[in-house]
Amino acid sequence: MAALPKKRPQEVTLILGKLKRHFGKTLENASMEHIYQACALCVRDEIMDRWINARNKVDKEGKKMVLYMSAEFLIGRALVNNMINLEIFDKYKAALDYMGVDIHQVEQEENDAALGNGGLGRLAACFLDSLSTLNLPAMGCGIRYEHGLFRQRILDGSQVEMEDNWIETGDVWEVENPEEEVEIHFGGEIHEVWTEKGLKIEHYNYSSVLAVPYDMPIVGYNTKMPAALRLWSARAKNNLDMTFFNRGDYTRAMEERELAEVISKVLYPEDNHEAGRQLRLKQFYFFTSATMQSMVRRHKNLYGDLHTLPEYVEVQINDTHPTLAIPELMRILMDEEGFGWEEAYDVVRRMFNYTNHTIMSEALECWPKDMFRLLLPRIYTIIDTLNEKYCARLWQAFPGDFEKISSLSIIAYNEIRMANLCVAVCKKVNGVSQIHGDILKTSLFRDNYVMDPEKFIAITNGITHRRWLAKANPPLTKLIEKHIGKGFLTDYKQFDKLEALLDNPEFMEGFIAAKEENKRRLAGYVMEKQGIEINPHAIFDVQAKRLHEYKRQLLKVLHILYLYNKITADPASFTQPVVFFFAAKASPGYVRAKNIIRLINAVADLVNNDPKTKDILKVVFIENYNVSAAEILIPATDFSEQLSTAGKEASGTGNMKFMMNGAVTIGTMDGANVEICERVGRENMFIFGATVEEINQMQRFNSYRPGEYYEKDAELRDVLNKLIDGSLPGVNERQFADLYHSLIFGDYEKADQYYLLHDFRSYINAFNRAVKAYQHPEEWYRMAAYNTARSGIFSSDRTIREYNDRIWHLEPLKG
Ligand code: 26W
Repeated sequence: MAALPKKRPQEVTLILGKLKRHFGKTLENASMEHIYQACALCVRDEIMDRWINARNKVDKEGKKMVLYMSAEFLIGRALVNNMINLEIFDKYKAALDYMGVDIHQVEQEENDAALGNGGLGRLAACFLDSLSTLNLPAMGCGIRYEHGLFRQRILDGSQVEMEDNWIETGDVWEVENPEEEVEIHFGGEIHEVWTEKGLKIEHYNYSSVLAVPYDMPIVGYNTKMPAALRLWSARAKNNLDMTFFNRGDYTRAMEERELAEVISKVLYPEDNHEAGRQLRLKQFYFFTSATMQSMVRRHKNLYGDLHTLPEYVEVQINDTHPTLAIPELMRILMDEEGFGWEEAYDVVRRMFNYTNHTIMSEALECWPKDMFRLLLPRIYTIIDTLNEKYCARLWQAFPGDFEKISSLSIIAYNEIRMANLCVAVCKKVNGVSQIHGDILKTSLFRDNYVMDPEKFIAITNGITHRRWLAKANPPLTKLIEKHIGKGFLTDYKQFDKLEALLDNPEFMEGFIAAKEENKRRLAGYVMEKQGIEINPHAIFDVQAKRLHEYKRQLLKVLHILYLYNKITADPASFTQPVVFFFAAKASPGYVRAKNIIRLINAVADLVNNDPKTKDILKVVFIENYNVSAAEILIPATDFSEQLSTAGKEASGTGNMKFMMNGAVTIGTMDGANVEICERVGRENMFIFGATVEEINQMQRFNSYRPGEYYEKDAELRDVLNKLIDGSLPGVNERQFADLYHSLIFGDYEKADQYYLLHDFRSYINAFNRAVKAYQHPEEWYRMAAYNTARSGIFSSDRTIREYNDRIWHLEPLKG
């Protein structure tokens, strides 16, 4: 055992004090969870003063702020991240060492706050970190789901979903604010009443739900201005309905409460697919109404006059989920504050901005008109009027073009289209990478772009390098700090300084050592969690992201089967050990995605157990991919697999995390891969596959014939046949017939919608080039380190600066 530090660190006293006062424990009888709670309480104390001061300052100085509205915030764990950002990690580590406690064990006691599905929610979390680090006044606004994204287990090769209970350990970070609760109204009828002041809308017979805010501090690096994440929780107005209770109808007496509280019970686990369910609409109205009411209340308290709202608040809508904030603010201003339509609209149109995150048609949010009207009658009439006025404008722009006008209108074919509402009203509409911004202009919002060209912009996503480098990759961070200092943590441009170090042998040795250490850490994790042994000297090839057909995990599987066939036929044909990691959750209702998980595990069974391949190929499916697993997986990666069909991945942010951690990308020219390529050059990346233009061509001329690839390419045929010929262990022969058919048969438009067979050869080629490069360590690590050196621009600090310069125009809070 290492010698104990002589002097007892001050933090020991703090932690022991918390243990005693909060849990009545001493170190001897405290559990690891108690110690986690005690540390979290100490860290929380360090945050609170700054937080309160900063908020008071914003109010006193009358600073403009941004409300970042999002149905999802994928925060992950907070303890160690907060310690790093407060620059107290080393002290706490020393204190825990002194107490004989491993800080990493303490860390693991915390559940991930997984209040999001994937990219969109994680982006929101990175943005809050950057907003706070840049000292820009900001509040994230969302829903306090009691249960976040399900936990995933793999049983007999299949995904099984289990309940997530993040609040058990997450609630140390929250502050409940019951005095700020607001009331939300659903259903009922509306009547127009003439009063001496004119027409007034009255709402009757609605049912009420209370929204209670829980605020969580988001601590940026060395921040003066911690951001707040305000999450709304639903509560019944009356705990028990006494009229029913007194009649002895106890079930009925409880009903109202249950109906109310179900609203914030659980996060919908669908990513990039919208099913139009009523409860989801309730969730969205619930948090948008609560946010708008509390914004209006605060503004009235601080400034009195609601006409000045746009001078003090910018609202950013994270995809369309928070769109109802727009008609809700109209409602409040008109029905509660006595504004006229034009007066209210003039406030609203100057406040809202919309970020689009997907062009997948099945993800575009449309609500059945009748369901909507029943649940939100007043909001419906407001949207109806917005639509009428918008259509009048469209008529001016496209006179007589009924088809165009109906495609752009907010309400059509008995549906309400949220993206169209956003585009109609918002000040700015942005895509999340350059290529995605272009696609919005040329396809999804083509006609709107013609009408309002200045409205449409592209701001490439980013990731917070505090979590994704400083927190996730301690050895590389230490190395960087040693050579260029700590400045890069708040100034992403300093990443550029690393370029000069590629010729510095000491730096390069350190870089390699860091990668190796991270690979050993991942190997340990896989052993501990899943009992699988892996070779830390193999190439670590990783595809980690939600499971979706367009992301093409299936292409990777076909490739592994291809290698399997090759090696079993001729062991000399491929001798480089590779571990293929997959990490992915599938939406519980997405049958084909779940079957792809089943397939990955069947292929793992096959190649991991065949004596001819088991020392060369290993397939590992990492269970329960979440932020914490990503923090282990990404720093250990050599090959970053970014295989989406060109034109489908709006940006991707995983691609940036891998790059920053010194992985080299194998990818299509899609989303932010295009910009990664611009940064590192084609010689430091492995590009493959059809381009957006090529895919558009094939679609326009209906010329893609996947069956022809099957017929002409014997090796590809052998791979595909493996899906159905009984070679895969542990499954029925029919298990993957659907996947097989989906690639080869069906209408020309339907077969292989994502162009896997088209890109198959090109992918193999790219992979082989990458393996070759890997086999020259000096060049390889130079390439990997160059990727890190060029990744600064993908810091979300750069992204947030751009949002601020081009949309929000906030001033940072000064010390
Ligand atoms: C249930 C409906 C639904 C629809 C869309 C849920 C979630 C969505 C999101 C918009 C999907 C999403 O997360 N999109 C991803 O956003 C990331 C952040 O901008 C991008 O990097 C990803 O490319 C994009 O797929």
